[in-house]
Amino acid sequence: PSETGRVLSIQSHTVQGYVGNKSAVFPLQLLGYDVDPINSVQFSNHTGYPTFKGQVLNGQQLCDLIEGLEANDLLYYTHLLTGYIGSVSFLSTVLEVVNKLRSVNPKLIYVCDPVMGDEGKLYVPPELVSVYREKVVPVASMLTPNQFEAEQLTGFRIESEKDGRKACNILHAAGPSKVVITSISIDGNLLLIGSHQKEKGQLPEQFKIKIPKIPAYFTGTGDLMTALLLGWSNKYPDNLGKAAELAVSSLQALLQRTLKDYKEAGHDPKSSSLEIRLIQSQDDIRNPEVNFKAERY
Ligand code: ATP
Ligand code: PLP
Ligand code: PXL
Repeated sequence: PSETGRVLSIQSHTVQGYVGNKSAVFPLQLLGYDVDPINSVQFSNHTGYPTFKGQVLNGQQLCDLIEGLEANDLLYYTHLLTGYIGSVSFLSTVLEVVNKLRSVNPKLIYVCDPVMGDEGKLYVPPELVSVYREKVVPVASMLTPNQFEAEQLTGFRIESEKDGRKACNILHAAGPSKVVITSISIDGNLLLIGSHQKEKGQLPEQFKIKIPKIPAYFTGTGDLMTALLLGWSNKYPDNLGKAAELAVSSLQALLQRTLKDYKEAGHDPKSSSLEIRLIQSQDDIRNPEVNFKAERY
């Protein structure tokens, strides 16, 4: 399928390594999209290293960029993509951007990764949680939380597949027609749960994909996953299961390559967070071999 689009991607930039826009822009371009990145921060490297240096864009500076585009009639986008956002003022400005883009293109698809934390810990200011829950979720078209983020947004613990599906239902009722919980941890393995509510009030179509957990810690995979889900779900708008199969298959091939490269270089993959081998995996992004199947509920 050749369906493409024009994506405004507001995410982090790191000089070295692949998180945020560095892990989202290239794959979307490979899938045929025009991508216009706004760098919400520019850091030397991701924040998991012992130190980092750099600059943070504030809400006013984001407004300036949008006004510059608007003044030249350049605000037509098919998709808005956002990931890690570090402050309430920046997130509030993103909400204004959503409104503005929708006034130019009422069909704008807003794909939101509500990055707040993982494994029981928040890594954003706690005030962001209620802004996501009350203001951002209602305007998102597709939401890609992890287990912890889905719990923060719905207010209940997810301990089973059934809980995961229920969380999706609650999130649909709040706004987005597509929800993908990118991983819930069950019995030491990972489960992706996807849900597409095709009409308001209807029961959503739901599926799961089982993903064996690799004993290593990667950075930037969440950002890559959301970008791939945007790319493929736009090509298969009525088949979120298929889109997720393609996204998971690309990502897992990339993770295996990353692991292999680190091992060959004599590194212990469990000793530190691994930088993903994004460029080396371009064939797996363009033409993934589907090795992970969606199981319909
Ligand atoms: P975010 O915080 O951006 O919302 P996230 O916490 O879901 O994202 P990750 O935990 O990095 O992001 O997971 C994204 C995807 O990456 C998962 O769906 C899974 O396919 C894959 N993944 C990440 N780590 C591993 C791992 N150790 N083993 C297998 N798959 C992994
Ligand atoms: N750790 C820290 C400190 C972060 O700021 C972020 C930001 O998104 C992450 C982890 C998340 O990484 P991922 O998107 O790969 O889950
Ligand atoms: O993927 C998440 C991410 C985004 N932005 C910055 C990060 C990280 C993960 O460490 O450091 C700046």
